[in-house]
Amino acid sequence: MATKNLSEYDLASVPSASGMKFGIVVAEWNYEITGALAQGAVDTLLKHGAKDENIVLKHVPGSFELTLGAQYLAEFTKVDAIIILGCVIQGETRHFDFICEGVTQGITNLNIKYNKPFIFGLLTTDNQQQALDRAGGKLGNKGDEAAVTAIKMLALKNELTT
Ligand code: RBF
Repeated sequence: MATKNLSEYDLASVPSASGMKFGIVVAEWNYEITGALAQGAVDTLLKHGAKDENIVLKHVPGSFELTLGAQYLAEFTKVDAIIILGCVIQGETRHFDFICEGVTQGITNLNIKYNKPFIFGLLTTDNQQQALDRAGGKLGNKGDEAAVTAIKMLALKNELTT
């Protein structure tokens, strides 16, 4: 099966993001990749009508810190949804597994605890090339996909609560 291009989607299926407030938390590890994810996410939010002043972008040292960084954004700012961006590349030790499991479980818990969308934008790859391919390379940009997901989840929440 061909791998999906992360930046290709039906433009008409994305609701307007105007009036929505977004937090973005980005890991500094593998910044060549995570910086590109963040740029993709910001560009996509703006493209769909989000206002620059309604996007709060913060950095944390590594992917393991993403969960707490996201919780800080939920607790201490007025954002409606939080996009979580990191990149964990398989190394020689089992750190990969521990970090991926920790972040996945952490983000799952945040979604439930805050009843807000916390979007999983963590690349988990075997090598750097696979990550580059998904950070603005030949398979698009996971940051774009994460931004579209955040908009759609907020639109769903708005639809059901207004
Ligand atoms: N953080 C990442 O975001 N991506 C990685 O690929 C990554 N690999 C790591 C490998 C090792 C051996 C260690 C010790 C840490 C790694 N980290 C990575 C950093 C981790 O997410 C966290 O910032 C630190 O463990 C401090 O809590």
